[in-house]
Amino acid sequence: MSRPRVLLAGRLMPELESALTAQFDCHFLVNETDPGSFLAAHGKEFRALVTTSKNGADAALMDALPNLKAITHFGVGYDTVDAGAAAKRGIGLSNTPDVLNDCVADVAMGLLIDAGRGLSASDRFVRRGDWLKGQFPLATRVSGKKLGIVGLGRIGQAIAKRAQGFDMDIRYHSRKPVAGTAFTHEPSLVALAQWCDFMIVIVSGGPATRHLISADVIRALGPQGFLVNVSRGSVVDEAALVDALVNRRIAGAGLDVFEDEPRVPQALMALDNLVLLPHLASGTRETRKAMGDLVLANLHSFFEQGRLVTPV
Ligand code: NAP
Ligand code: 8YV
Repeated sequence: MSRPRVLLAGRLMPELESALTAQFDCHFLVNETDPGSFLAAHGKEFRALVTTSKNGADAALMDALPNLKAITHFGVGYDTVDAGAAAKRGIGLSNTPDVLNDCVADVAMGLLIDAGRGLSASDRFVRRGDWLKGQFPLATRVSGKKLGIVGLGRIGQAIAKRAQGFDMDIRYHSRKPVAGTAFTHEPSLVALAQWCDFMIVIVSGGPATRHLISADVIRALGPQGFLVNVSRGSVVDEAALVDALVNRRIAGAGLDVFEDEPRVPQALMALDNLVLLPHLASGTRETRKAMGDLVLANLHSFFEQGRLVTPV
């Protein structure tokens, strides 16, 4: 029997590409010099598309794939896929939830501790030879402090579990209170920012959360407050954040995601009161393998049983 045709929107990690090309008849759209002509000639051959947050899938791409019935997204946050357009066309969409909760939560706590205690900044201090000239400035205590979590979903709850180990006092913001949690729900994001010492942002991306962390929220965090963003760059008003960091109107930040990745505002490069990561929160061999396995499981289930394993 011939292997099903699968369109890959962009490059994936080599192990996943090998598995996909061994198990399916794969075509890389990204290798086409003229993707429009390729899709006009071959678009109807594909019933499944694999994509990532970098490549996404818009309505125009779906229109060019008239027999598309499944989009399998490598990553839990599918904000660059037009989910509404997919639903309208009867295209199923899957993501990779849960398998990355621990690793993303680990990095969120790592950023919080690094920003508060100045670990990366003090590493630079030692490497520059500045320790020979004097002491590194005192930092901010983490244990026992107040933590505001924006988005107490799958990953937010994994972060809360870790923060409890640091005896942190935890409150959270989301549109609806989470059933069965002991943590206090704070309906006002500004009030949460005023209350907490550290704020971790882990909501979904997309138009509904664009600039949720506004200039007002950043102002409310105040000169002693730290912001950690492991959600999507679009969730934070980056211009307001840069302004607050440059002018020390917040104490510091830990950022894994940016509005225009991989471009990071030049004004942030020279600052020592923040930690900059290249969108790596889920980036361990173990977790990325589990995410890839879930993409494969979704494709097999779609082609063999007509349903996705982890539909959104
Ligand atoms: P999830 O379980 O769906 O949780 C999302 C949370 O966001 C929920 O608590 C939800 O609560 C809240 N939320 C959604 N829209 C909101 C709004 N407009 N205002 C306030 N709160 C809102 O998702 P998850 O699996 O934890 O993942 C969260 C996100 O993390 C992903 O979508 C992705 O963008 C990001 N992520 C980043 C990395 C990375 O590498 N940095 C890795 C994995 C995931 P309500 O619906 O009640 O509002
Ligand atoms: C990945 C992510 O880095 O799952 C997500 O939403 O942002 C990360 O796990 C990304 O999706 C890889 O494409």
